[in-house]
Amino acid sequence: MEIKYLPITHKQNAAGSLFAVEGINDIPFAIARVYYILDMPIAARRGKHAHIKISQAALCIRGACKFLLDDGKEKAEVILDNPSLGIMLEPMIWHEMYDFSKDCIIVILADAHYDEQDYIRDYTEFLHKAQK
Ligand code: T46
Repeated sequence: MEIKYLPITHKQNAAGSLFAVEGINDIPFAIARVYYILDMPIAARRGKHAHIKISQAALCIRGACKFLLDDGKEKAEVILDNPSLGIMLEPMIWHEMYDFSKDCIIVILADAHYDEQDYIRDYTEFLHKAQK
């Protein structure tokens, strides 16, 4: 399956690093929500769902983690370990996050506000809907 990578503008100077993400220009949607995930135990596994309509962009701005992406036909594993390169989490992609480094910080940009009704949290239900 095709992974959509998102190159992020990075400006570095002697005073540090700045990364900028613009909705529409750098990611293919207007940003309605930002959330970040941190302090994950190394053995934790998060995600384990797909979204019905919501599109998201995932960035690992510190440390490293793995994403499993599954469209119902194919699975791919992506290592995110660079704040300059994110990935798209498109609708109807089952995703799981795991193998978190101790310092891992994930930032997610979403095109809609939080809506629990947009989640498919049952893998059998996901496969049924994805294969329609
Ligand atoms: C996703 C992956 C990448 C809120 O109240 N507001 C929010 O905007 C979000 C994202 C979550 N929540 C609540 C819902 C749960 O009670 O925060 C709690 C933890 O959420 P969840 O267990 O879904 O977290 P993850 O890390 O498994 O999944 C999250 C996002 O929920 C999800 O949309 O795609 O990150």
